[in-house]
Amino acid sequence: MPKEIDRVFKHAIVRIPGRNFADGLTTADFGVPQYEKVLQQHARYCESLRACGLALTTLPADLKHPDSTFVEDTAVLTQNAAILCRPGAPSREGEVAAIRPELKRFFASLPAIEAPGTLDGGDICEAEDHFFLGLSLRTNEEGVRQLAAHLAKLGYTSSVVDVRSMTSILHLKSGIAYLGDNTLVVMEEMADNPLFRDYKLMRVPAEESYGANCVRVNDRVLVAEGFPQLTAELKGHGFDPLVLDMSEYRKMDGGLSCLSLRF
Ligand code: CIR
Repeated sequence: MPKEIDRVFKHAIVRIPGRNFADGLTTADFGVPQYEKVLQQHARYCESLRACGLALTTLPADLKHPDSTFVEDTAVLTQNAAILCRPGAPSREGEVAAIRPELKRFFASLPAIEAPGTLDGGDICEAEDHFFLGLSLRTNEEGVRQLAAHLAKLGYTSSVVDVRSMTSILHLKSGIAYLGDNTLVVMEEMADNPLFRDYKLMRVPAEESYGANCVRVNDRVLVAEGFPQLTAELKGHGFDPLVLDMSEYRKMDGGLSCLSLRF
């Protein structure tokens, strides 16, 4: 029985990875991504979003920005507004201007994070009317302050989760996902945060922590391949996992949520 959906997604924006994808930023030690596989995994990801009922806007590769396939980092989307980010890595700054016209087609209001604020979309986890804002090595206090103010104007509450000392993750959403039904998937290292105490928690053991970056898309939950405990637990809680090979994206510190902007 599929779990009730709190937000139905109809569209997603994705960007084809460029042939210089491997020149992007990474701290991972899993080797160099193979471009053929990068494209295959991206194609399968896009097919899966379509299978979940989404219409895709597919942007061409942007060779000026090797990390630009990770479109999630460029904007925070709410029901009625898109807030433009200001990525913390200088090599990624230009990605926002490149995506702005696409968002403009769908959202009338496009407020933006301004300097000296920095903010990557991967640090922002929406849980219905509340947003968790990750303070990370990419997203600074000023970025979080500006986003909280934008969200408050739009009628959302927010709270800050400091992940700066968690060296195993790049962004907050590398370690948590909100699945609807008051349920949070959370990596063990973060699970005791008092901010999460009113949620049903699915704790992800350390050896499966990459899997915590899963994504609820309508009736399905996209989850990375190779995390059997998490996949079984999702099924046990009544979710319907759609398992995808993410090996090449993991090599560049990327995960499932980063590859699309969903709305
Ligand atoms: C970066 O370091 O910025 C990219 N190689 C990976 C970004 C992943 N994005 C995300 O988790 N939202």
